[in-house]
Amino acid sequence: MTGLKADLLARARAEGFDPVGVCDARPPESFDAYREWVAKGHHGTMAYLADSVPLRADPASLLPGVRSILAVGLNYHQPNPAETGQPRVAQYALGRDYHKVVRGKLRRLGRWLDEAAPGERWRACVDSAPVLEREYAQRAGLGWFGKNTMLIDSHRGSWFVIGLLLTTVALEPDPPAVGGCGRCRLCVDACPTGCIVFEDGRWQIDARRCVSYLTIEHEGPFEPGSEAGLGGWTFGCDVCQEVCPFNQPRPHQPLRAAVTTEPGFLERREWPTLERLRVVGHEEWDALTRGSPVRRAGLDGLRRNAQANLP
Ligand code: B12
Ligand code: SF4
Ligand code: SF4
Repeated sequence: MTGLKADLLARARAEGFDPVGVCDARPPESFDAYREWVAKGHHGTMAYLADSVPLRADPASLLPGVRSILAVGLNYHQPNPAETGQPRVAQYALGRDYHKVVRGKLRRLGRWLDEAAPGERWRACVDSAPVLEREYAQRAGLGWFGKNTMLIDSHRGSWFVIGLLLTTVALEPDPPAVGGCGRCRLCVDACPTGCIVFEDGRWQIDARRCVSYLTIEHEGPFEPGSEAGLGGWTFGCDVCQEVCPFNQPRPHQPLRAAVTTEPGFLERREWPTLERLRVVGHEEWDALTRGSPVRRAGLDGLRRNAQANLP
């Protein structure tokens, strides 16, 4: 391993990222699959996914001259028992917004690269940039694709968010991750809306029916009667990860279902009851959601979700 790559990976780990890996920046093999997914309308009303199709064909559209990609994972797992009358929020959204946490860490790595490799360029991407993050993370060895479409690390499971640092520096790639679900289909059967579908020879999410989409991205009222299908979730959904065998603790695998040590993620928000959230005012909503992923649902969306979970 070159000294620069070894130092970069060591610094990434020191930031708390694990797993970490490097891949080349050639265009994604799954671009056609992505285009077809959008063409079928599986993205629902997430217009940004359709608008950015051409950009996703090549990461060079985000960073001209990109040669390598550092892919990082950040564990967000923490206990999250359901409490009667309280909003049920997906684990990734319990504390500080991961976009801010991961971007801050990636930028620190980028600034270090500025010193270590003068004249080279980089760009930090976390979720919102038009790049097929899971494919690059798989290529860099972080995990393989589960039937629930999550990237799964055989040792750690899937409770990690992904970040990418695109760079013009040429770094030696790591081997891609290999693995698979075998005959398991626990997530497919447990999904409250049956939106994990096998189409065109691969497992996909029809986002229009995914509780995560409905409670975070969907605007306007729910279809009448669809409340029952939310499975009790007020923001996001973790069912297809909760049931996954790769996310269950194992005595001889300390990384499996390990609780996050990221301070920002452990700063859990205190939410008012569903009754109160249903009628929360703008000022209170603003204070409650500042710096939290839950803000994305908006005031009306959060009220709607709370209402839908009341008897
Ligand atoms: C749009 C989106 C959503 C949508 C659609 C989800 C989906 N599965 O497509 C909605 C709102 C429903 C959603 C929900 C969630 N999301 Co989301 N989401 C995204 C986003 C922005 C784009 C995903 C995308 O391109 N979807 C389109 C489909 C077609 O892509 P895909 O499922 O990733 O499949 C591609 C690859 O898997 C690949 N592929 C599949 N099999 C194979 C095989 C081979 C050999 C190859 C080469 C490629 C390949 O081909 C596909 C096409 O490119 C990414 C961030 C990003 N920029 O990539 C985060 C991201 C996928 N989401 C994430 C998370 C955490 C979630 C939730 C867990 C949040 C929650 N608790 O509510 C749920 C999980 C739902 C689920 N089972 O997927 C994480 C996933 C981390 C991980 N370990 O996998 C990401 C990567 C964000 C991040 N930076 O961490 N999400
Ligand atoms: S997040 Fe929930 S609704 Fe979406 S695929 Fe997973 S289990 Fe199904
Ligand atoms: S629950 Fe089973 S089928 Fe679903 S992702 Fe995990 S191993 Fe794969």
